Amino acid sequence: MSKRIMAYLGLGANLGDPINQLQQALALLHHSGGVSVRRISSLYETSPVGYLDQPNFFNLVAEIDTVLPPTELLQAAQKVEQCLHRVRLERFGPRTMDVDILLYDHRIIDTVELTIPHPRLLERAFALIPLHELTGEIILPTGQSLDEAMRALPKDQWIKKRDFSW
Ligand code: X6L
Ligand code: MG
Ligand code: MG
Repeated sequence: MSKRIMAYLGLGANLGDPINQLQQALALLHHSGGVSVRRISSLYETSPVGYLDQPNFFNLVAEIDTVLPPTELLQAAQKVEQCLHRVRLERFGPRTMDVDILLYDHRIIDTVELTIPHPRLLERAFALIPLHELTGEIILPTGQSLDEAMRALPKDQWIKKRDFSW
C-alpha cells in the first residue's frame, strides 16, 4: 500500500481534433500504471500565449492521484504526448498534446528536468482558471495564494468555458 499523492496536470492541444485528443489523453493517463484521474475541470477554449500566430487552444486541468515519484510521472506524461503524436516543430508552437505537471503534493521541485509548481502557472489564465475551478483558494508550497493570483491575472488572455460533457 503506497501512499497516494495528489497532483494536478495541465493539458492543452491546438492541432488536429483537440477535444478528441484531450479525451484520449485523459484515458491514457488513467490507464498509465500508478495514475488515477480523479476530477477534471471544465473544458476551456483559450487564445495562444507565447507565440500568437497559431490556432486557439483547448485546455483543462486534471486532478490525479498517483504513486509515481515526480520524474516517473513526467515520463508517463511524456508517453501520453508521444501516443498522441506530439511532434516538436518549434518552441511554444502548435501541438497535438501537451501534458504539464502543475502541482505535485505540496512540494517544491527544482531540477534541470522538472520545475514544480510549474514556473508560469500563475501568469497563465489557461492553467490558473481551470486549476482554481478544482481547488478553490489554496496556498502553493511557494507561499502564493491562488485567489491572489486570479486577481492579478492580466486581462488580455482570452479564455472561454465551453459546454462539454465527457
Ligand atoms: C514572453 C515570452 C512571454 C514567452 C510569454 C508564455 C512562452 C507561455 C510560452 C512567453 C510564453 C508559453 C499553451 C499556450 C503554449 C496552452 C494557450 C507557453 C508554452 N501553450 N497558449 N501557449 N494554451 N492558450 O496550453 O505556455 S506554449
Ligand atoms: Mg505547457
Ligand atoms: Mg509541456
